[in-house]
Amino acid sequence: MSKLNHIVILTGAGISAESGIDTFRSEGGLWEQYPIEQVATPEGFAADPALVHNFYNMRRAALKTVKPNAAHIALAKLEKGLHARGGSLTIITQNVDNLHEQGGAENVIHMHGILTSLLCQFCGHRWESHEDTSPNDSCIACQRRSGPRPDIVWFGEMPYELDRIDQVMSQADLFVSIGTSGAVYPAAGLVSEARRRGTKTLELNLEESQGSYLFDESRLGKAGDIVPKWVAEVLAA
Ligand code: BV8
Repeated sequence: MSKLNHIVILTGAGISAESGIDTFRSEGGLWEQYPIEQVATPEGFAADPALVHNFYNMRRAALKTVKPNAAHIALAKLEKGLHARGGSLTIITQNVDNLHEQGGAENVIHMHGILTSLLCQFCGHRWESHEDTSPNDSCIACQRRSGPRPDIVWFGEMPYELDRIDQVMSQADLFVSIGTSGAVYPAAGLVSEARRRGTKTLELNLEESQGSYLFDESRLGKAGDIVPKWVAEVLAA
């Protein structure tokens, strides 16, 4: 493998699966337990805010009981190793957990938001919060009651930091997709953008994804096994 220095990695729920966080589309996954329309759309939130607050309260609470796994830790090691040789790593995650940060990664873009942040639907103020929320809460900035909502990008909403994502993609030597089914756009379209730019592409996933055919190379296996192996290869090159 030629020396790679600027790597962009897209991660999905599969990288957190071995930490005990449910993925979305596998057997018994989150979207089987909860209808997407009710818990992950603005319309669902407007129709039943208490249900949606509770859906995210349950997932935020679960965060306090899980730990980063070998894949998260390997990516943090990769970030430091690339930095040491004048390179860079950007992790673009679709995940709303904070396991990349808990594993030591610093340059992380949460394009679908994060469980530990709240957003006021009236004044747009954002703040860190780890506690349960309800429709009776008030915004800490504008004091408006029922202002706070999960700082999560729901279906039909604009993902965060698309300009910054475009910028890092334009500099990448290698684009790697880890633990995602390639079902959700614009995240699933990033591999096509990489190909258009002539960037090398690699997929590390438990099984074939919807976009596997678009990758130069696809390695199948559990992230906890294949990600540390791949990181060791890159750092040894
Ligand atoms: C947008 C937050 C405009 C919620 C999420 C009609 C109306 C409006 C929009 C659309 C529409 N039709 C299509 C769209 C676009 C829509 C979309 O893509 N829909 C799909 C379903 C067709 N997208 C949007 O609405 C986006 N916004 O389009 O705005 C726009 C247009 C152009 C440019 C910019 C903006 C907003 C999408 C964000 C929605 N919010 N999450 C929450 O988390 O509560 S999406 C949700 O799916 C999660 O974020 C999740 O990350 C994401 C993708 O799922 P995955 O992470 O891939 O998880 P999944 O379970 O699917 O797969 C897990 C994978 O891991 C599997 O492959 C499995 O094999 C693997 N795996 C399992 N275990 C392991 C493993 N791999 C390795 N090791 C293991 N151990």
